[in-house]
Order: sequence, then structure tokens, then C-alpha cells
Amino acid sequence: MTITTTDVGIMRDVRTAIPGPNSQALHARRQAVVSAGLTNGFPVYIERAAGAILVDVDQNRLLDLGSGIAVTSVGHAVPAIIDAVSRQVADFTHTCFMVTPYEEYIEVCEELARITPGTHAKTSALFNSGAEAVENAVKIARYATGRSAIIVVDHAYHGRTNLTMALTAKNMPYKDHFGPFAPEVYRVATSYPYRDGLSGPEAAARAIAEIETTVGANNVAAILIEPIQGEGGFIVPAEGFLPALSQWTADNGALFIADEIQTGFCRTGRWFAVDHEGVIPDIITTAKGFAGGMPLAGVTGRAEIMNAIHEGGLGGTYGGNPVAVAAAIATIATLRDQNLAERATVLGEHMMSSLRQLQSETTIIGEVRGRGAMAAIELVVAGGNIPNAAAAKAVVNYCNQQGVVAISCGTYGNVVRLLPPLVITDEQLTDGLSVLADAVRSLS
Ligand code: PLZ
Repeated sequence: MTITTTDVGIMRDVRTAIPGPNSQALHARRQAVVSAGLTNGFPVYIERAAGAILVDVDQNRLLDLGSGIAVTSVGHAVPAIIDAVSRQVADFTHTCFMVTPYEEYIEVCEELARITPGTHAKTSALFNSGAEAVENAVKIARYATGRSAIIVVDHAYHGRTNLTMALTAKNMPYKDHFGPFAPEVYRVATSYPYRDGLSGPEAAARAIAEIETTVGANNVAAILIEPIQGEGGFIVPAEGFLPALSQWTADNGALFIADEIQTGFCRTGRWFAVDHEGVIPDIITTAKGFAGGMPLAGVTGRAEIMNAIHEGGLGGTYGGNPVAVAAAIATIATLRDQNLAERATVLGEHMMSSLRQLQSETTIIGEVRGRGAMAAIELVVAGGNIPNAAAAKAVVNYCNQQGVVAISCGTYGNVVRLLPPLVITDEQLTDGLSVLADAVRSLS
């Protein structure tokens, strides 16, 4: 054992070339049996982890600033989650909730009803992945409204299944040659303050005019939107944009669906990102940070909407698997007990001030943005705002070589995002940010 669950404060330590010899050997083995359609952003193979540190098969200690794309917000190897999962594995691993149910599923849905925005009666259904949750949210919205049009926005990411590919904006790598795509999906402009210069109400008015003229208000089942766009580039909409869209749906018999799959579970400093503007979605989709790394997703909504579906209309063999829900109960308790929403806010202040300082000293950071522990730099060609994907790639690569896991994103591939586990220590975060700063300085 090279690291234990109590070693959460240990520091980054690169001992071999990156990737090291054992990772290289595994990677060669992988080529023979794993589809080339799957890529690895950073091909070091992980053996164990604790807190914000990943240990690879060459015993390098890597600092995790990605949380497996916003999943392990509570950190790696959390004792309470290990206990809950181990106990549940010993009790039973599966019955299928649709065949013979179990209490933990109810407990998770009770938690979702408590922590999601609004005090109205809510019910939930549980699934396995974010994409599956989004698909079901669309099914439910169409059933409940009797309408078919789903409105999504530029830069949106909602998954890789057939329906969610249609909802996702970016072609490469998500959609190319994978069509035909599902119909009745309409894309309108979003709010992207750095690139459109519009206020929230102005951007909303533009989107609403597009909807009304090209789709027709009475055909719209739902507006589906990420409150902060994740894969699309960590785009924080201008204040007032989300409330205006939400109000428009309420006024026009449509539903407002918040895809909080990347932003949820304290990532932005509140339970959910819409909480920052007091928006109360009719339906909210969750996954990722929900269950400390176990696959679990949820659709939570107004009881009258969620319960409109005919009996048996929702389901799936594994949705709300007992082990995954046991992990979710422990994860939500950990987020609450350790006050990790507040910690996300503190981490956000730390990242923002450090990144703004870096922006002022260098020439290629067009914008620093984010909320809570969801922070990013948008890289541009010096002197303007032309997207600089090469720089983002170079920054991520530099970080990786130094043993820091950082991930890029963005429609233009020019954004470097930081999604540290919320339990990262100040010392670890300072270390990671200094590596990132060196990377940007080396390019400026
Ligand atoms: N909605 C807002 O961020 C997943 C995708 C990684 P799944 N984002 C990471 C990749 O390249 O596949 C995501 C999201 C939002 C939906 C999803 C989809 O969630 O659990 O990956 O299906």
C-alpha cells in the first residue's frame, strides 16, 4: 500500500518520466484490446488515490485538479463512502428497483427533494449516467406538456447517446458521422459575455426572439440548459439570463430544465448553480458529483410533472443501483457535514485571485471566469480574442508533465478548466496553481 485514506495532505511527487515505464507498458497493452475511439487525455495509469492525490503505477503522486470531470468532489477514498459501499456490497448488490425495491433508493430521493431548489413537492427517478438522466428529463417534459420541441443553446453539452448528441452543440469529437440525430431539437444563442458583450436580459431577449420566430412558443416542451456551460468552455452566463429564460417558460406553458450534471452538488459554492440566481427549475438533472465516483444520475422535478408519466414509463435495469445509492447517501452527508459548499467558495476565491494575477502578468489569457470550485482560463492569441487551442493543449501538457491533472474544454478547445476535489488543501492548490502559472508564462 503506497497511500492510505488518511494521507489526504501529501504532496505531488513526480519520480519518473511522465508517463512512467509501467504506464507505458499498460498503454501498449491497451492498444490491442481497447477501442481507439476512446482516448486518454493523460495516459498515466492510476493505482490508488486519496483526497486530491492520485498515485500511478510508477508511484508518481499526481495532483488532481479535474476530479474525474467534476465527479469526486468529496475527494478520493473517503472513509465514509468506503464504509457505506463495502457494507452495501456485503448486504446485496442488486435486485432491480422495478422488481423488488429497497429503502436506500427512497432515502436518496428524499435528499434530492430537500437539496434541490424550491420547496414544492418533488419526486425523482434514478439512472446510471448523465446522458441517461437528460434523455429521461426530455421524455418527461414531452409527456407532461404534450409538446415536442426542446430548446438547447450554443456550446451546450448534454451527452453522447443519440438524443443527447442532438442536444450537444459541438461536432468533433462528439457527433461526427454518428447521425442521423433525433428531431425536434432547436438551438438558439446563449449568453457568453466575453464573446457577445450582451447583458443577461439582452442575451435572453435574443434567445427568446429566436424561439418565438423559428419554433413558436406553443410548440416548446422545455428549455434545457446548463446553468454554467461545462464542456462548452465554462461559460458563465451574464446575470439575469437564466431567470429570464425560466420566466419565459413559466409564461408560455413550457418547462425549464437545468442540467446540473457538472455544476451540482456544491461545486459552485451552493448545492446547485441555479441557487445563485434564485432560479427554480421545473426539472433538474444530476450525476457526476452525486455519488463519490459510483455511477448514479437523477431526474428530479415538480411532483405533478414527474408523476404524469404512465405506470412503467420510466425505468432501467440498474438505475439507482443499491451500491451507487449507498455511496450517494454517504456523499451527500459528507458534502453537508464538512460544509464543502463553503469550501468551494473559498477555493474559488483562491483560484480566481491567482488566475487574475496570472492574466495581468501574461498575454494569452483572454478571460478568467468561473464560480466556486469551477474555474477556467480562456486562452487567446495575444492582443485579441482569437481562440488559442494550441496554447490550451500546451498548458495541459505542461501541467501533466509536472504531475498535475488539468483538463481542457470549450467549443474552440481553448479553455483550461480547474475542478479540484473540494477537500484539496490550500497547500496542494497553491502548488497546482503555481505549475499552471509556469505553463502559461512559458508560452507568453
Ligand atoms: N450534461 C452538463 O457535463 C458530462 C463528458 C465527458 P455522462 N460531461 C463530461 C465526455 O467526453 O464524454 C455531462 C455534462 C453535462 C450531461 C453530461 C453527460 O453525462 O455521465 O457522461 O453521460
